[in-house]
Amino acid sequence: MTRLAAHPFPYDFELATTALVLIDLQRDFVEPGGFGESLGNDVRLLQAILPACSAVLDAWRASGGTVVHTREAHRPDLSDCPPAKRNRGNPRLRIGDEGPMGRILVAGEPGNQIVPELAPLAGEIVIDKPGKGAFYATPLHELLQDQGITHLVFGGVTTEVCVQTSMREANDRGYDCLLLEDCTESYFPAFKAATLEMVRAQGAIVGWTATSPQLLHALT
Ligand code: C5J
Repeated sequence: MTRLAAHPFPYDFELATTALVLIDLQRDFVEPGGFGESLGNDVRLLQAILPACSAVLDAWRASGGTVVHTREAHRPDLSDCPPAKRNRGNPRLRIGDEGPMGRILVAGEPGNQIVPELAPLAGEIVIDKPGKGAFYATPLHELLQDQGITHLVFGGVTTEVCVQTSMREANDRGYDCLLLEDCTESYFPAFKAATLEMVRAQGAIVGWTATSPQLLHALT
């Protein structure tokens, strides 16, 4: 059993039954010309977490832990993209439109790939998800159950949208979830801060939070 200094109280986990889940660290959200920027956001805020994410991913891989990567991705025919999602707001480019990195949020396009420094390795789980949550319309729960996973350590973007939604879905499915504070980011710093508070409030009602140095220390 590994004990991690965390909020609101220590987080205990076994490496063999814990997966690192990196949410949507794809070019569409992190690089100029993708979905994030098309919605009017400053993507540089998100780029700042990539070194911390890399350090955690390297350490987790070295420890032999299970790794899950997700991408927000739609089929090329957009049959899994409800019109309500595509038509929402007033973006410069909509889901499925041709952008500087290929079609926005479409599976297989250059912009839909995980950023190179965090690229999945053979054997790691990669989930293409049409929703904000990683469990909606994906085989993630079954894959984790098959491997006996009971605990999930989360990083990724954006904190209050796909990360928080996935954590809440996981919590309802019985996983003990930890969010790495410096491995997640929002286009809106106040939303990130509020999400961290929401997650760990009321005795970890959604889960725990800790920093990546705390996790790296626990893994050594
Ligand atoms: C958003 C995500 N923000 N990955 N997606 O639309 O958080």
